Amino acid sequence: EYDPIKQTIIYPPELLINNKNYPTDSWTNVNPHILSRLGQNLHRQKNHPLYHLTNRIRQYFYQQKDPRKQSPKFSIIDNLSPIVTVQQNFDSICTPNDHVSRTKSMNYYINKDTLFRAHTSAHQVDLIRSGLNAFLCIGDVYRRDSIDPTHYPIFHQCEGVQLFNKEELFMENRNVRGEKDNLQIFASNEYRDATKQEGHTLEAVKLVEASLKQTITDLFKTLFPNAATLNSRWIDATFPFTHPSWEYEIEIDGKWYELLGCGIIEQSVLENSGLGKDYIGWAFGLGLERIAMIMYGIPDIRLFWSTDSGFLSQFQFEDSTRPVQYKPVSAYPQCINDLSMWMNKTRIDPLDLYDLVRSIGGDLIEQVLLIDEFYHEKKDKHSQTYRIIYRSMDRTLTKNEINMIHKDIENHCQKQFDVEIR
Ligand code: FA5
Ligand code: MG
Repeated sequence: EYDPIKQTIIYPPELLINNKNYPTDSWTNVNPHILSRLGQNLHRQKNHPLYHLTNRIRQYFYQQKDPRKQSPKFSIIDNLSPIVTVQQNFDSICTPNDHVSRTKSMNYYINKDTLFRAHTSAHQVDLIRSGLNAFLCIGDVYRRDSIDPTHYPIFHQCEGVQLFNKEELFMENRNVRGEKDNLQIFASNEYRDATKQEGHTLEAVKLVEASLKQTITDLFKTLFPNAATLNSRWIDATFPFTHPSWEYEIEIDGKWYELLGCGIIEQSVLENSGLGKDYIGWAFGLGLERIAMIMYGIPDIRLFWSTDSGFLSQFQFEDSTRPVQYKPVSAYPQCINDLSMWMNKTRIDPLDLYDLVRSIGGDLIEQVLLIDEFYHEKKDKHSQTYRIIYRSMDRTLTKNEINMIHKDIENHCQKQFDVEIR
């Protein structure tokens, strides 16, 4: 329900989600489309492409053995609830209070303290606290984002973390007489600069960085048989919970694709986990759909949610290492409708509009583009025009069907945003 005066969705005082009641408040912005997708766990659905991909990532990490125990080094956790606290998603990993990533316009909040996790990094501190020194954490994550063939409000990430104490980090670094050099992770007079955090020695950081980058490039060598012929690069990045930080990109047909973010874990995150004194570590977070789209040649991110047998049947096999190229069942035609409006008061945040369009049009929406925007002095009004591209993944849509959805979108816009449709 929409309140035309407050221009917001009216929520009941409590929302019942997964058998638990959550009070709503002015932060609440989840929608029925998101709620309807809860609990699907695509990464654990047998024979789903994300299941095959996570199997391959598991296999790669299972092979890495703890040298003393000869048991797998990495624990793998893939069943944590996507409903987390603000503390877990932001505070625990040192995200400043005024950081943009916290805003209502970027996340799905249940209320001011609770949200659908925006990344699997939300579990880092809890998992380290529980005693794990090396783990993967796989799950669905939720973000309000643009709408196009590579963005969907729910996608999947795989977090990786490995911690090292002095012994583990410098194990192989013995001097010529077979003695350990007096290498240290921490030194009190060390400062922060582009290459490292304050308190860390450069030799420790360089070893952790090498381990991180080696782990990731080896992973992609096993995932992509043609990895040797692919161009890849490390881009300097920033995250509140790592420093230094990088993004890893690969080039396909002249286009660069960002596959993951990573870095040396901020020491204050480890301090929050109770391990700040003895350990240093790396973390990465990779986007599973991005990788699966490239590996299997899947052209549109909505296909991961398809229940159509034309899609799913192509992934019905036991051996997840089988190389497969997705064959489009057939491309159904696009249908394009524009939506132009005058705003009576405030300018619409495009992210709010995308959310509304996806809520109503669901997976029939392929893309939404803000194609024109201006402010009219005399009228004292903002104008925006969006191009909405409709296309079904499994059938041809009729003009009539699209017109009805489009009309419905217009009506909801008028109610939610106080606009005049032109
Ligand atoms: C993060 O989410 C960080 N938590 C990653 C990280 C973990 C950094 C640990 C350092 C240490 P980012 O927002 O860039 O970063 O997302 C990580 C990856 O998720 C991206 O590289 C991309 O592959 C994927 N991704 C991001 N947004 C979307 C989206 N809307 N749809 C599909 N995939 C996405
Ligand atoms: Mg990124």
